Order: sequence, then C-alpha cells, then structure tokens
Amino acid sequence: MLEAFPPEPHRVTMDDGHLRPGATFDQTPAQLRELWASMTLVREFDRKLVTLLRQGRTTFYAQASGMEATQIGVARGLRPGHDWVWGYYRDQGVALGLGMPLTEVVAQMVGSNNDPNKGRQMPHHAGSVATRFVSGSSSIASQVPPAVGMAMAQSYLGLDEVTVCTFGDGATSEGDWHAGVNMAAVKNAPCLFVCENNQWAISTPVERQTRSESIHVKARAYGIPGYFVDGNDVLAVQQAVKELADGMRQGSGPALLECLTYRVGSHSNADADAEKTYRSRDQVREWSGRDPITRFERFLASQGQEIGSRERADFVAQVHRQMEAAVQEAEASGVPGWQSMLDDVYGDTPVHLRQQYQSLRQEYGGQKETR
Ligand SMILES: Cc1ncc(C[n+]2csc(CCOP(=O)(O)OP(=O)(O)O)c2C)c(N)n1
Ligand SMILES: [Mg+2]
Repeated sequence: MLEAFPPEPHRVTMDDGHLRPGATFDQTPAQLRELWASMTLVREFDRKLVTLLRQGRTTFYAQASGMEATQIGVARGLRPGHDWVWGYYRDQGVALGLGMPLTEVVAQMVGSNNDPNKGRQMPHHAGSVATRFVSGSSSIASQVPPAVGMAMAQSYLGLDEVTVCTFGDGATSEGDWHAGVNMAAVKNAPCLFVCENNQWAISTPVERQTRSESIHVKARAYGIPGYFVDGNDVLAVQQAVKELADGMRQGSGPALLECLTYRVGSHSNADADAEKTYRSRDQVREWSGRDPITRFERFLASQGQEIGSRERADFVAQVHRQMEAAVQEAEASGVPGWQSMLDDVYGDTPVHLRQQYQSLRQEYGGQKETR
C-alpha cells in the first residue's frame, strides 16, 4: 500500500538498478522485457523526431528523453482502451505506451492526409479516441478542468473506468489546475492527477515555480491524498498508478501523484537549452547518470534477464525502420486540402460556416467537395 505524503519517494529499485530491500514486483519476465521495449521505443522516437525536425519535415517537438519511466509507468498502470488519459504535449510516451499506433502519431506530426485529425492540430498534439488518449491544447493546464468533467461523468454514470490527467510541474501554478483539482475533490471524481515533475518549466526551475516543499503536498489544500514516487523507476510508477486507479474504481476519490524525474533534452525545439543559458551542464550530466532505461537494464540483469547488445541493436534498428516507414507513409498520403476543414467538427455545421464553405467552393471551383 502506498503511503500518502511520504518523506521519500516510493521506489521498487535503487539508483543502481537493484531491487530495494523489502520491495516486491509481480511482473512476469515477458512483461518486464515489454516495459524495457516500450521505454526504448520512446527514446528512439525522440531521436528520430529530432532528425525530422532538422530536416524540416515537422515543425514542433518536445522530447521526453529521461522521462520514459514516468510515461510508460503511467500507461502500463492503466487498462488501455478503457481508462481515459488527458495528457499534454510531452506525452508521446504515454500515447505510445497506451497503444496508439506509431503511424497515427507520426502522421499527426506531419499533418498529412492519413492523420486522423486531418492536419488541423498543432504538430505534436496527437490524440486517439480508440486509445482513449485525448488530444490537447498547448495552453498549460487547460486539460485539467475537462479531465475532471469526464471523471465526474464516469462517476455519475457508474462506469468502471477512471480518468488520468497528466501535466508538468509548471502547470501546478496555473489557475486551471487549482480550479480542476478543487472541483474533483469536492465532487469525489475518479481523476488521478499525475505530475511529471521534470524540475523545469522551460527555463524556470521548480524551486522558483513554487514555495511548496514539493508538488504532491499541494493535495493537502484540497483534502485529497498526495503520493510521491521516483519517476525514473518504471516499476514504482506502474505500481502506484495501478494501485491508485484500482482504488478509484472502488470509489476512493481523486488523488495527486508526483513522479520525480528530469528532462534531459531541451524543452522543445524553441528554447535556449542548446545555448546552455539556463541550467548547468553538471546538473544535466548528473541526471543523465540516472537514466531510467539504463537503470532498468541493470535491474533486468540482476534478475537474470539481461538485454544483450545484439538484442538492443536489433530492437533499435527495428524501431527506426518502423518510424521511417511511418514517415514515408505520411508524406506519401499528401497534405489535406481545404475541402476537409469542416469534417468531423460539427454534427450540424452552423449556417455561417456553411456559407463560408460555399464561398470557398465558388472561389476554388471545380475541386471535389467532401461534405
Ligand atoms: C497558459 C500558458 N502559459 C505559458 C505557456 C508557455 N509555455 C509552454 S511550455 C511551458 C512550461 C511548462 O512547464 P511544465 O508544466 O513543467 O511542463 P514541461 O514542459 O516541463 O514538461 C510554458 C511556460 C503556455 N503554453 N501556456
Ligand atoms: Mg516541467
């Protein structure tokens, strides 16, 4: 059982990858290897997307390197296709971990015809109804109030599903965050708030973000439990999310879970990390030394499940082949035309938009109409 407001983060493994004395886990060897594969997929996804950015084939990306254990732990603690996740722009690991197809995530980045959103979202804001991962807005914490609304609906309808809402440390300073957490608490809505505390909000360090001693302690103000896990320990995150989500299915109400991790890469392709202006390289090096994937590989080795260098290389090569195929498929599908701009937007399109659509049709005449 997780302890609320603990003095130290919950861990299953130590920094060196060994099992923490007294800790237990119940994953089979195949499930453990699958956790490794999922985290490695997220790492390689980052590498490929950074290359695509440099080639000008997409325009916005926020890396999750260093945060894979948090994101895969969250996804693997849930029931995919059953529970709903309202994530934020850095959550590609959560989306992939929940099973969103690589081709869809890539198509969204490219804004191509095979993108389910038909290129109408900012790049790197993928979502999927089938995966129950909601496409968000870049406005920090704007996902929190609607996530709470969904959790309230789940509770009113007596559904056996929960909502998870993820966000960064910086998001906990936003008005939307406080309004949403308060509402969830008052309504006892089954919403698990997960803070991916990577210790930076672009160039603002967490100690200048808040005077609270931690993020999870903020739960006290709303009368809900706050939990704290080592966000670089995938087993700890998975265990915590599973226990809290299962508890919420039984009516335990909302909770806040803080996962302490670190953003090793730049904030996005639009910040000054590369110019080394806002954080010390010593800090980046220190946290790179606590890499969640290396740590998990050490854990696997200690359990007689070592990932060999050949296995790793084969897996990485396979991911890059899949990524390249997904990019080529997206680019080959072409760019959506104006005709699809109102598709899937309204059940009953308002009259003024229908009129504007007709004007466009007259102006661009002869092109095939899609609605
Ligand atoms: C309401 C709002 N204010 C400011 C911004 C600009 N902005 C984009 S990302 C970001 C930092 C967010 O940090 P955090 O919540 O810790 O998430 P992280 O990017 O570290 O994962 C800011 C200030 C924004 N997108 N929305
Ligand atoms: Mg942050």
